[in-house]
Amino acid sequence: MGGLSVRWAVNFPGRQALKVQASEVQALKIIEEPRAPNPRRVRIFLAEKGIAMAYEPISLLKHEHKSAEFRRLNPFAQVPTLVFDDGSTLTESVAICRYFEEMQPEPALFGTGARGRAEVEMWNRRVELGFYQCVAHCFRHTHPAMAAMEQPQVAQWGEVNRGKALETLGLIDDILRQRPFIAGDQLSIGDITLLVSMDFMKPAKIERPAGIAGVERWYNEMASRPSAAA
Ligand SMILES: N[C@@H](CCC(=O)N[C@@H](CS)C(=O)NCC(=O)O)C(=O)O
Repeated sequence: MGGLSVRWAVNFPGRQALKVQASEVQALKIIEEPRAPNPRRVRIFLAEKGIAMAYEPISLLKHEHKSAEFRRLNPFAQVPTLVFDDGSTLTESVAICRYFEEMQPEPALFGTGARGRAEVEMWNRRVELGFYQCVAHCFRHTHPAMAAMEQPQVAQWGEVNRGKALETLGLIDDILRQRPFIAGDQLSIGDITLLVSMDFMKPAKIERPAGIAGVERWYNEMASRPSAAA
């Protein structure tokens, strides 16, 4: 696997290492592919929290995630994979973000209060399942670079998902015309999932439609946050 890097020390000078109880097993590093959307989700989340983390890049295109060494850490062969200092691992972007939310609750990115947390859960799921997944299917089933990784690659399924992604984007636009962030007045993991999905439209070759003023206003604000560079 590739070498370690701690990029945030340069990009985010105020960033602090996470303080943990002496009894806690510490998060050691995140193995990731710098260009892939799910790892970026976690990087943006940590940037918003101001948490420093070490990153170890691997190449998906070179199929490094399929190696026996990496599968021992994550049998599902996916990134991001969080590795603790006792060698145990945690995977799934949202689970990783949740772990850091518990470790450092402020700023709250999973909502506050019973209703607020449920709203964030609802919106993050809607964005992830109804939008991100469709963009991802479109990319994986239509892009030539994905032919080896996505087997079978079914172009028609990719095209179906292009339409579904745009349908959901219309619903999201209605919401973002009414309020600053996807789940209400505060930034949440739902916005991070949405930003990553919007940027994923480019490699998926899904053209952003005209007439989505709510999404465009929100996108410009999100893209200008320092965390977007993560
Ligand atoms: N549900 C997982 C998805 C992880 C995932 O699909 N990661 C992609 C990169 S964005 C990956 O590792 N793909 C490798 C493959 O499909 O072989 C999460 O949220 O972390």
